[in-house]
Amino acid sequence: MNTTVMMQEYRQQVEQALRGCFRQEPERASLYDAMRYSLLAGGKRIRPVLVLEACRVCGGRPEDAMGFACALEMIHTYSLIHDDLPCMDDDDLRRGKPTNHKVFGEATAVLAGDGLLTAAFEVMVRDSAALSPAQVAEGVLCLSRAAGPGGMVGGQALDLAAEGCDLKLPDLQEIHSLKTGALIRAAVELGAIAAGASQEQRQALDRYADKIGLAFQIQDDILDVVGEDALLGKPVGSDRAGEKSTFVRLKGLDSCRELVRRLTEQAVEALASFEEGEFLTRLAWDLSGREM
Ligand code: GRG
Repeated sequence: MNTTVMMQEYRQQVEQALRGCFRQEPERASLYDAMRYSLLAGGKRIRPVLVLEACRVCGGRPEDAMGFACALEMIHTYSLIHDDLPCMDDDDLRRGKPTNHKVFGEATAVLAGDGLLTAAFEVMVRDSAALSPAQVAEGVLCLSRAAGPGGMVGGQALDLAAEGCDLKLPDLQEIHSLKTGALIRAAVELGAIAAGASQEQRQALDRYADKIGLAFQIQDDILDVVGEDALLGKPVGSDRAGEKSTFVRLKGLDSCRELVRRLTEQAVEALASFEEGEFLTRLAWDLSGREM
């Protein structure tokens, strides 16, 4: 199947599964409305697609990994809701729509994030009937580590502490390896766990995800300088407004573009041992040239 069609199909399957994650709870309607508002706001769904495809290239059935994929996207969405709050980045727009707290108020936005974070683990266990208890437990361990203080939340804490500081490149890389990279690495690891992948397959996917995760963040910094508001779904220049250290500030635009290209090449090289690495190859190059 052609990679564009595969991407469309994966995205449709993810959208459908995410829509089915919660039942309507009339007595807590506004909380569920707030959770659904952000979860179904039309993100690129890169992380869940990575889960499903990593599972497939390791010989598993993508549908068996759907509970893992939805859980990861729920955690990603919670992080965006909280990141947009006035006490964090204080953003008004996300995915081209008013941010969660602008629509539902701050207190409900905090709870919507908390609700998505905790429900993610419920969905992960509830919707993984095709996997063994050991696989589910390993998935929970993987995702909780990646999302928690040793992963994404830790990266966000370092990022906040670094505001106003002139960071050096290794420090910036460390922050983003946690803040952005941890969930991207978890995506392929979760797919590998669902497939019962070998150590070699896991290591190759981890290297791939490490490279695309860094390239993804550098491209994010590039887009913050040269992107278009309409495509990004948020104003460009928000890093400058917050006086943040970014890869573009430290290395300049041209070096960053070159770095994204080199990292993408390295990501693709990491896939050499997979017979069916075409989709992941195409995804890496698409992400390196993304405009949103
Ligand atoms: C508040 C606990 C907490 C964590 C926040 C990941 C994160 C940590 C904040 C997001 C800030 C940000 C814009 C980081 C840059 C990279 C990134 C994660 C971009 C958003 O991911 P996409 O492009 O978003 O996959 P979509 O909307 O497509 O899902």
